Amino acid sequence: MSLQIWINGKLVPKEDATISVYDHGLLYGDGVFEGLRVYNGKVFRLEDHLERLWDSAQAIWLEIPMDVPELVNAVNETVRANGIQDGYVRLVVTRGAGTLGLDPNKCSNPQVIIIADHITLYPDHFYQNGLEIVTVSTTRNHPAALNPRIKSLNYLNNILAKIEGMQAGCVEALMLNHKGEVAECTGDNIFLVHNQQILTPPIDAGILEGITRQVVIELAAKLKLPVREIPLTRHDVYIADECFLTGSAAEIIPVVKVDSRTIGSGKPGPVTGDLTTLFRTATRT
Ligand code: PXG
Repeated sequence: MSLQIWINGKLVPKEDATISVYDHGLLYGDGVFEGLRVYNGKVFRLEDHLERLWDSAQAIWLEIPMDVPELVNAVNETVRANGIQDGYVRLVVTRGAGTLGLDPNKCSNPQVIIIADHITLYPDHFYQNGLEIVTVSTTRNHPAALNPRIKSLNYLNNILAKIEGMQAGCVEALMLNHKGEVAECTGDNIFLVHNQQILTPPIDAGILEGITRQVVIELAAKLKLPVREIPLTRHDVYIADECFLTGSAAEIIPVVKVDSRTIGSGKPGPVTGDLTTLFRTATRT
C-alpha cells in the first residue's frame, strides 16, 4: 500500500499529496520544519519538537493553522496509518501559495504536511568505529541574518557545508560560527568530553537547539558528569578525549577524527558509550 501523507487535514496517498508550485515554501524556502523519531510506535519528545516548531514559526511571522493538540493528533494518526514502529516523521509548514514576489501577505493558505516513513540511518560501522569529519569553510548562518535557532525550510547554508564535507570524503561536516568558534555540524549538534567534563557550544554560538542535545544534557546528570555549555574552538576539539554528534536522525554518533587529527584514543570513548546506552534505554523502553 502506498504511503499515506497527512496534508491539510486529511491523509492522502503519497501520489496525491501535492502542493502548488506557487507555494512560497518552494519559491523562497519560506516555511519551517521538524524531523522527529518514532520508537516502538511512539513519537519521541513530540511536545518538545512542536514547541520548537511553533517558536520557529513565530520567529518568521508564520501562523500555523492548527493548535498543538490538533497537531499532536495529526502526527500520531499519520504514524498509526502508516504502521510505523521505528521510523521518522517530517513535519513541514509552508507559507502557502502566493504570487511571485517575496510578500508573504500574498500567501493565504499555509500548508501543513506530515510524512511518516522509515529512516536510513548511518551504516552500523560508523557507530562501531566512529566518524571522521572535517571543518568546512562555509560558516554557520550569522544569528543576526537567519538565526540558526529557526528550523527553516532554507537549509542551503547547511547543504553547502555538507557538500564540502562530502567532497572531503566525510558524511558530516563541522561548521564554525562567524566568530570562528565551533557551532555544529550540518544536521547534528556537537559534544566533546575533556577531563571528565562534557562540553558543548552554547545556543548563542549560533546553533539549532537540538532536542537530542537536550536529552544528552539530561542523561549526563545520571553519569554525574558536569555539562558545560561554553564557546569552543577547533583547538578544544583537537585536544578532546572524546567527541560525538547528536541528532534525531543520527542519535548519538562517535567522532574519532577531525581535520585529520585523531581524537582521544581514535576509538569511540567510554563516556560516549555510556551516554549511548542511556539513550537507547530512554528511547526504546
Ligand atoms: N543541528 C542542525 C542544523 C539540525 O538540522 C540538529 C542539529 C539536531 O537536532 P535534533 O533536534 O534532531 O536533535 C539538526 C536536526 C533530516 C533531519 O531529515 C535533520 C535533522 C534531524 C533529523 C532529520 O535531514 N536535523
